[in-house]
Amino acid sequence: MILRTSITSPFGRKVRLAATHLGLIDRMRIEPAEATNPDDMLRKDNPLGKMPVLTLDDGRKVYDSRVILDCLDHLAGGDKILPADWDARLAALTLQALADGVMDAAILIVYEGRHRPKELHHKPWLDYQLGKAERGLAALAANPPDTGRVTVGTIATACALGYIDWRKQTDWRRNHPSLVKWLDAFRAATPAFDATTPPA
Ligand SMILES: N[C@@H](CCC(=O)N[C@@H](CS)C(=O)NCC(=O)O)C(=O)O
Repeated sequence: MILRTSITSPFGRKVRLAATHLGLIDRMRIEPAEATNPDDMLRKDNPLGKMPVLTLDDGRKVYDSRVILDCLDHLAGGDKILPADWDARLAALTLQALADGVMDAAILIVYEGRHRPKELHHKPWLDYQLGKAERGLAALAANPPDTGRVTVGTIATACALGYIDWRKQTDWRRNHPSLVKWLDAFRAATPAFDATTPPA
């Protein structure tokens, strides 16, 4: 299989972390992707031009990260990171949606700086996105996920925290000690987290 993603993409990290955790990473070749390059394969694989995209052995293109994680769970035998039990599945998927939403908002803050000239930066828009990220983090901190089982939800949560650690959109470590404790416990229980840290 081919995983097309930049090594710094937090959504790509979800996939690398899940694949490492499930013992599937050796079946994947990781190829870099450049979203802003119109000639990059990424736009051929995914018309939306977003990474990650996984090309299966039979040539099917799978995106986005949520669908890829579902696919990896299936390839690993099922009921691994995506619980079969309905209540646990709903909780894991909702947690994933929350953490992905925090990442989306955090990424849009970075994109404002990257893609728009400084004189056009719009503070109310940045604050609007920051509000989403901060409310999401507060919700996670108020009810930290169970670290007893690695799921699509805990994988996404760890990747969101790792991404904000790197880009520093907000100081979640100072604001949410319960999340610091949570991430420490997740890292200790899940070596795939440190194994997928993007290079500094
Ligand atoms: N919902 C998507 C989000 C993917 C996403 O936003 N990826 C970013 C990189 S981390 C991207 O490709 N950005 C380029 C763009 O939005 O054009 C997923 O879960 O895969």
